[in-house]
Amino acid sequence: MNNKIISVVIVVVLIVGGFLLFKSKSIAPTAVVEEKVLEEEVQTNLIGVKEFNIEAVPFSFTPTTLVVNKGDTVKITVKNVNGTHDLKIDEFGVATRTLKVGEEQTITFVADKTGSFQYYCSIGNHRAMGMVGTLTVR
Ligand SMILES: [Cu+2]
Repeated sequence: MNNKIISVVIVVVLIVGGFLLFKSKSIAPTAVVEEKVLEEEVQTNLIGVKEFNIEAVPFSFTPTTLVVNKGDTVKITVKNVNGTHDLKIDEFGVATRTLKVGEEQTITFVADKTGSFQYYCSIGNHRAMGMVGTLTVR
């Protein structure tokens, strides 16, 4: 009698387990497809305003890479967390003023040409110390 009950329990566990396994496998590919569609929409349809926050410390920016589409209006807010810094992008003729600790400034420009452009801190030797990043316009 006990063996019968145990057998039934095992069968039920196997069926439920198999169903859950099948369910999780069938959900996963759909989620990936949706994610890809979303990514493509972001890449192709949302040309507009792209906003970024960059933190500055000695001697680095975070993040070090920004990606936008040609034609985007780019708004970069530079927050100086530690030290004295600025941020410049020569090719677009934009720069913050010299920022003291705790100060921040937003620069805005239109990314009207494609390519990879360096943003850097022009204070002292900070650029040479690696205080740079890359803006990619595609
Ligand atoms: Cu600096």
